[in-house]
Amino acid sequence: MSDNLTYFRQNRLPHIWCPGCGHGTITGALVRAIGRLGLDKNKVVVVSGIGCSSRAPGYLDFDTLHTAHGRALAFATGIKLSRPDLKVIVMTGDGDCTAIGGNHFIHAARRNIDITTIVMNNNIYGMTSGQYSPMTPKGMLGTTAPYGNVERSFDLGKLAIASGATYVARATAYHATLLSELIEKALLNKGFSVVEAVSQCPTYMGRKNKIGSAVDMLEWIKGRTVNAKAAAALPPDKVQGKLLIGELHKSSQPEYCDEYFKATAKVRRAWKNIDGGLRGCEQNSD
Ligand SMILES: Cc1ncc(C[n+]2csc(CCOP(=O)(O)OP(=O)(O)O)c2C)c(N)n1
Ligand code: SF4
Ligand SMILES: [Mg+2]
Repeated sequence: MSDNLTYFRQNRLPHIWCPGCGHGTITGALVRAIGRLGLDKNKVVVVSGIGCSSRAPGYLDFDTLHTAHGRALAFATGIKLSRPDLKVIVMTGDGDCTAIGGNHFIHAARRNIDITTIVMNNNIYGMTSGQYSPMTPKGMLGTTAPYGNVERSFDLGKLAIASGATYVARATAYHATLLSELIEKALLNKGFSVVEAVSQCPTYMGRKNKIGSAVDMLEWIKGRTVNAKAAAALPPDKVQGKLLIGELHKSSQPEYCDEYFKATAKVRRAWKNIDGGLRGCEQNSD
């Protein structure tokens, strides 16, 4: 771990997250995954939007961008297209990614651009005081759902798979070791990778829904999960309504930057031929 400290901007610590917030655990899981892979820190870029979760890159000693709410993937796409040699990682919240940034998310997945996206899902807008998000389970309370959320929430894993992501996994702040292993695998996938990292917000989600302390929230999160591999052998009533954790999807598809550069190379070749031809015509007419 001591080596991993070099990945932190230590002069920015201590962090500003509330005591018991899960976002630090998720940030730690990412750093350990990067440490095991031995990535060159000058070749890693971490991009975030806005939210408590999106504060994470501020503590990390890579090239980092703290952008506009919901737009992390748009910025990350620009970076990856201009510097495909860099490892581009997006850290985003459930609100940032699935509400205001929802369109960027599905299209980044559809393109299969080589970006690793970690969705720090605390099922609520933490930074702005607990409004419900598209990831708030039906029936739960938020400051904008005082009688209980009436909307169905997204299954982020299914959304990512249906949109075209080539690596999709889920773990939680309770399952921090598994989370770090899944992030490591996501970083190795050449394509759009999504790791949903379920996190606890004791300050708003926990308090509003009377779940209790941060430890109680972790127990609550644990109780909502079933291992994806074990789920296949379990009776449906044991899996119904649970969050599957582990690897959810892996596939191999052409990566967006590769395809884009192949296409632009074709145009360049064609243009060279036309340009060469035109020059030939000019010379002939002399
Ligand atoms: C364009 C715009 N709209 C709204 C906001 C206000 N805002 C800031 S953070 C946030 C929600 C963050 O929720 P989430 O992404 O789940 O992160 P968390 O704080 O829960 O980690 C909102 C609505 C903003 N900053 N910019
Ligand atoms: S408000 Fe919630 S998400 Fe934000 S730092 Fe506090 S516990 Fe974490
Ligand atoms: Mg949130």
